[in-house]
Amino acid sequence: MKCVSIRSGLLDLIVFVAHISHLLNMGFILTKMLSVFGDTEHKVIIVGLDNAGKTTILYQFLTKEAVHTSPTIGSNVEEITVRKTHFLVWDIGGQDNLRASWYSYYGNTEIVILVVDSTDRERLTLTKEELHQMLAHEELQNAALLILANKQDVKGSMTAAEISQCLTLDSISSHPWHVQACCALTGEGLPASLDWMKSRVVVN
Ligand SMILES: Nc1nc2c(ncn2[C@@H]2O[C@H](COP(=O)(O)OP(=O)(O)OP(=O)(O)O)[C@@H](O)[C@H]2O)c(=O)[nH]1
Ligand SMILES: [Mg+2]
Repeated sequence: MKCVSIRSGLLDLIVFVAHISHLLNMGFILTKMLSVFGDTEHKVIIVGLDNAGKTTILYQFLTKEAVHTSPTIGSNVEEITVRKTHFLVWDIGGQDNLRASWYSYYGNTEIVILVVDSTDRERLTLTKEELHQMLAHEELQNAALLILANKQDVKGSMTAAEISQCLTLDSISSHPWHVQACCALTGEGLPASLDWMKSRVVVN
C-alpha cells in the first residue's frame, strides 16, 4: 500500500516538473517570438543646438505634422513605431546651459540623432565640438549616428555634403554614421531617416 502511494507521489512530481518545464519552454519561445517580431524597444536620443528643430522632428515623426514648439527645458519622450520596430525617442533641450547634462541620457542609447540647423553657419563649429565630445563618451561606444541636415526649405541653407565636410564626418570610424537632408516642417527626408534607423537596429 505504502509502495503504491510513494510511486503515485513520484509520478505526480514528474508530471508537475514536466508541466513547469513545458511552461518555461513556452515562455522562452514566447520571448524569442516577441524579439523576432520586434517587440524590443530601441533607445534613441535627439541632440543638437537650440533651435535646430529637434522637437519639430520628434513630433513630425510621431504625427506626420508640423507642431508649434517652444524651447525645450529638459526633454520630451515618445514611442515611435516603424513597421513593428519600436523606438523610444528622447528629444533633449539644446540650449547652452542644458548641453552639459546631455550625458545623463546616454545610457543604453542605440542611435544618436544629431539635428543641424542648415541655415546656422556660424554655429556649425560649435556643433562639431559637441559632436566629437559626445562620440568620445564611453556610454555611446556602440551607438550609431544619424545626422539630420534640417531646414532644407530655407533658401541658401547648407547642403548635407557641406555639413558633412564641416563636421569632418569622414574622420569618424568609431561609429556607423549617415547624413540625411530634411525639412521638419514638411517631413521631407524623415521617412528615409526612419528607414535607416530601422536598418541599423535590424542588423544588430
Ligand atoms: N524653416 C524651417 N523651420 C524649422 C524647421 N524645423 C524647425 N523649424 C523651426 O525652428 C524653430 C525651432 O524648432 P524646435 O523644434 O523648437 O527646435 P529645438 O531644436 O527643439 O530647440 P530647443 O528645444 O531649444 O533645443 C521653430 O520655430 C520651428 O518651427 C524646418 O525644417 N524649416
Ligand atoms: Mg526642443
